[in-house]
Amino acid sequence: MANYTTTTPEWAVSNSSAVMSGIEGIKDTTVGNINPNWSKVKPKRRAALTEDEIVEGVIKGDRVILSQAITLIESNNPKHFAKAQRVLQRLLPRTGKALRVGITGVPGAGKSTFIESFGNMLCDEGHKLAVLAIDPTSSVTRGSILGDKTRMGTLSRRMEAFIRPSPAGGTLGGVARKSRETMLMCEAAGYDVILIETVGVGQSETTVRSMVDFFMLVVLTGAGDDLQGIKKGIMELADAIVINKADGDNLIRAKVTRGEYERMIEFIRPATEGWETHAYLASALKKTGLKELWQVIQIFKRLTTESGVFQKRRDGQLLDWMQAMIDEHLHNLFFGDNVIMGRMPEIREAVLSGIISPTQAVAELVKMFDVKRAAQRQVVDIFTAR
Ligand SMILES: Nc1nc2c(ncn2[C@@H]2O[C@H](COP(=O)(O)OP(=O)(O)O)[C@@H](O)[C@H]2O)c(=O)[nH]1
Ligand SMILES: [Mg+2]
Repeated sequence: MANYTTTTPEWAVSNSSAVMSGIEGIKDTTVGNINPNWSKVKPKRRAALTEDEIVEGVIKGDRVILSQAITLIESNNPKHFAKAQRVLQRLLPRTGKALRVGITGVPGAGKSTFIESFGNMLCDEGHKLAVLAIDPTSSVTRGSILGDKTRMGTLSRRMEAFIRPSPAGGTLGGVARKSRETMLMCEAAGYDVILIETVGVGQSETTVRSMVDFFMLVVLTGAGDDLQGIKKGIMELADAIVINKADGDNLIRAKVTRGEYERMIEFIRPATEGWETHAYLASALKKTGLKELWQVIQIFKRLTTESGVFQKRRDGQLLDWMQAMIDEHLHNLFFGDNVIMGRMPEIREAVLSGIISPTQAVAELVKMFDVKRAAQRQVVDIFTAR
C-alpha cells in the first residue's frame, strides 16, 4: 500500500506549531538578552518586523532583532525561510570578517567551562563573541549549551557575547544549514569571533570542521585509555589539541598526556596545509594557557592568510555547502515523492528475491521519478517557495 503522507522536512522544528520557537527554546536560561519573565508575559500579537527593519536591526547589532532573524532562519515555514533568505542576501556583504573557531571534545572534557573562560578573555580584549552549538541530540537535550548554562553564567550576561543554542530537531544537514546561516547573521551583526561547540558524536565534528577556520579538540588528561577512545579521524581534523584541566594534582599527568598526543600527531596528516598541529596545556577553571592558545590561533590566521590557505578553505567550504544542500534537497524530493514511496516496497522485494539487480532497480525508480511533480508535492518546500 502506498504511503501518501508528507514526510516532515529536515528544517521542521519538532514543535513547529509554536511561534518563534527559537526564542522559546532559550527561555529560562541565563542568556542575557532574554527577558527572565518571558513565560509570564502574555504573548501579544505584534506585527512581524519588516525585512528592512530586520536588516537595519542586525546591522546595528540589536540582539533582540538578531535573535528574531535567527528564529526566521530556523523556521520551518517557507514564508519565513524566504524572508530570512532575502535578509541574508542583503547582509551577505557584511559577513565573512569573523574568525570562526570550532571546539569539540567528549562530554566532560570541559568545553563549556573553556568557552566561558576563553570567551570572557576575548570580550575583555575588546572582541565581540558569538557562541553557537551543533548538537545532533539537541531535540532531546535542547542543545549542549543549554545543559551547561551554569558554566557560562558570566559570559551569557555580557553584552559583548551572544549565545545561541543548537537549533532543535531535524537532520544534521538541516542543523548545519541553520548554524551556518546563523553564523553569517552574527557576523553581519558585528561579532568578530564565532565559537561553535559540538559534542564529538557521529558526524557533528566533521560538520563543524566544514564551517570553521580553526578547529580544536579538547581532551582530558590521564589519557592512556582515553587516547584509544579518541578516534584518529577526529585528530585529523584538529588544528590544536587542548589538554584541559591541566591544574592542581592533574598538572603532571597533563604534561605526560601532552607528550603522548605529540607523539601521536607525528603520524597524522595535518588538518591544515602548512600548519603543524600541536598539543597545548590549559585550565579552563584556573584560566591558564588561554592567552597562549589565542596567540596560536592568531599565528594560524596570519600564516594561512599569507599562504592563501585561509581563503582557499573558505571557498571550498562554500562550494561543499552548496553541493551538500543540492544532495539533500534532491534526496528529500526523491524519497518524499509519492510514486517512489509507493513503488519502493515492491522494488525492494524484487531486489531481495533476486528478480532484478540493485542497478536495474535504480534505473526503474529514476525513470518513474518526475522532479516537477515531486517539487509540487512537497507542501513546504523551502527552495521553491516564493
Ligand atoms: N579541574 C578542572 N576542572 C574543569 C576544568 N574545566 C572543566 N572542568 C570541570 O569538568 C566538568 C565538565 O566541564 P564542562 O565544561 O561541563 O564539560 P563539557 O561537557 O565538555 O562542556 C565540570 O565539573 C567542570 O567544572 C579545568 O580546567 N580544570
Ligand atoms: Mg558542554
